[in-house]
Amino acid sequence: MLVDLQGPWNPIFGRLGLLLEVHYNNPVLFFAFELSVVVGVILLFWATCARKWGYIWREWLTTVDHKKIGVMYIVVGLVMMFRGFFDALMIRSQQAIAVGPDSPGVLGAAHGYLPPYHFDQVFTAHGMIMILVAATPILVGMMNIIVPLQIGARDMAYPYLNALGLWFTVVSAALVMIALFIGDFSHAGWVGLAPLTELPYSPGVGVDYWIWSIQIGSIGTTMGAINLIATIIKMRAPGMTWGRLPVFTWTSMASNIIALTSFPVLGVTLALLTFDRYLGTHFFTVGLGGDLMMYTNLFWIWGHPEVYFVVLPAFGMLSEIIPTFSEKPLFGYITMVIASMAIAAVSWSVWLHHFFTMGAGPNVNAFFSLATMLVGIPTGVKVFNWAFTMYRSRIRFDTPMLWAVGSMFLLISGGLTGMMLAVPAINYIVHNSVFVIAHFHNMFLLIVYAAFGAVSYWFPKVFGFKLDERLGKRFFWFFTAGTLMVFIPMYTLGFMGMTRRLDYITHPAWQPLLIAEMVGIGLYAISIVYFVLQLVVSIRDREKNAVGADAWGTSRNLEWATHSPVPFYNFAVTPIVHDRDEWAWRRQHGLTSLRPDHYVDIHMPKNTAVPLILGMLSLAFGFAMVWRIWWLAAVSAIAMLIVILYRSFDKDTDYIIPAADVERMENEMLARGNKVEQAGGAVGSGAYAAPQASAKKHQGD
Ligand code: HEM
Ligand SMILES: [Cu+2]
Repeated sequence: MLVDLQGPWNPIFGRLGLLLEVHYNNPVLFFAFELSVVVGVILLFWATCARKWGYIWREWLTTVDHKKIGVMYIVVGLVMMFRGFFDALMIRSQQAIAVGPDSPGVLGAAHGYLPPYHFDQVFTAHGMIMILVAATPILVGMMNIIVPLQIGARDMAYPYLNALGLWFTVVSAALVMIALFIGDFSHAGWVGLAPLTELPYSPGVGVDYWIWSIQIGSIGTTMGAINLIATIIKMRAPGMTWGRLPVFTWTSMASNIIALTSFPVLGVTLALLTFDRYLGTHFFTVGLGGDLMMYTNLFWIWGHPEVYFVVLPAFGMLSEIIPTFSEKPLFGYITMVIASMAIAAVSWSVWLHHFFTMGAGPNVNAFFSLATMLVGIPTGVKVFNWAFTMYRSRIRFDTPMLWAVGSMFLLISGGLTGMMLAVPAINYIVHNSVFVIAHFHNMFLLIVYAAFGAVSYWFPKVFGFKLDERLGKRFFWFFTAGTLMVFIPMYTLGFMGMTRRLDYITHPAWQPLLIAEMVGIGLYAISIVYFVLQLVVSIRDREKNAVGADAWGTSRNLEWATHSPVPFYNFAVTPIVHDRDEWAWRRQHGLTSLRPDHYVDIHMPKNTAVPLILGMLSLAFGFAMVWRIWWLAAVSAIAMLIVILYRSFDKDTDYIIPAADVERMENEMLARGNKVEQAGGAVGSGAYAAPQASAKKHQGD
């Protein structure tokens, strides 16, 4: 052992002796534990009774199908978003009740019900979960499902790597969840404030959970980025030139270039911190020449591009949804593409705006202030393009469109408050206040809106039936009411001087606004109920809500040129692309038949359990490192190496579907599609979108 640890350690159990110090009588923990156990047992029971294990193993756990991997990413993201929401609920309720010196305290807290140390863990977990294991997986999942379909590919460039990325993300989420019950989590904010994260100031295992969870997850994200970039470059169907690439695919490209260039910085930063905590180096402590500002710089060199990593795919989603429901091509395709790349480029050079107030000097602050404001230009271009797309169009407010328009409003308001923050003089006043929190939630919510819009937009493509519109709209309106009720008071409180991360509110004047925020959280909770109801009802009515290939009737891109649900081989024959809005072009030219003139053999990757096994081994490794159980870490690391070596000698990783089989499967799907179309389900409310009308407006290539 190179560092002096406080507390127990032994060669077999590592630091697990620390568990004796955790307070398990806390009802909050108890509730979370019960909820997880009950849900877990119900799921296991259902899977066993319904004899689903074989199916789950074959169809999901060992799959390399990009669509299923994408669905699993999104499910993990949504579940973790629910967890993160619970944390938010706790933060808001604590702040609403812990006001003034006379407010009572329970469960060991002086005020409210969360003692400071627990409160700090809650907001750290909330932030880290929402960004890294909720928003990121949902967006990556969406890119996974849609990008190969939009470019006419059979799968990703590296299907096996894709599955590996998924399982690393799952491990990241699993480690955070394990931290909830076994030991504790970091209390240093999602940014891992140095030197608070150093061993002397955080002697427990909380920071280690935070480190390993992010480290493993970010390896997964980096692999995913390599995969998506390679896919977009190499797997495009004939005719899919760069100038015809759908905008969602373009933004995915921009976003993954950011990921590939910034996540390694995070990895290195965390590795240096790991060395400090495990080996006793001093990278980020002032003693022995280290520098804690170095941590802050490195963190934000990843952290700022990361926010664009998540926002760019959201822009791409809006660029798909808005034209579909405006029944018009996207305005300004070229500028949209340039704007995406420009945002990616500028995002690199603005990290210092996260610490204007740390004494950087006027020249440096001025430079970064200007650089930050530059981001507003391409972002503005995008907003105008969407607005011009809607201008004089036939807008239909189906749920995806509602979310998209809501998202645009959030982008405008959040962008403007970002501009305010980018002025150092203003930043000195509101830095570290809840105004900043309101700003970035404004931004993240625009992503959430776009993602919910995208989920309802592409759901019929993936599952073959639409989500219930009526409940979807209620979900949207309650969610929006919640957004307004929480974040308008939060901006106001920021101006009133409320700093972030308070577990106790000294100022009774703030209480009414804090209670308003609490009401907002209640509205969010109601919206979640509608979301779940929407899923249940839609699955129940799936026959009635079934759709044909083009679920909305006015969709524009290649992903709508195959069956819904998409067969595992995506396209019966590789499509040839003629136009920027290929499906719209085909609709105009009456080429919407999905029956090719002949079928050919299809080359597909085989399922494999290796990514799952590697994932589980990395979970064991992460857990062992957190608790410093060296033997287990060594065993799981060596096992991983062996599995990787074994897999690299495996030559039997693909297979051929004979043309005759393709034809048989296609005929079944065509029959189903015809049935749906005759029942009138094929083209929903967009059936009146006469091809001539879009022909007139069509801008061509
Ligand atoms: C027009 C674009 C934007 C501008 C001008 C902008 C500006 C800023 C500035 C100057 C800060 C530092 C505030 C302070 O700490 O005092 C900040 C913080 C932040 N912004 Fe933005 N921002 C923009 C877009 C975004 C986007 C797209 C996201 C996320 C998707 C985002 C998320 C955040 C987060 C998470 C923080 C706070 C991090 C922390 O300290 O914990 N921003 N923004
Ligand atoms: Cu930033």
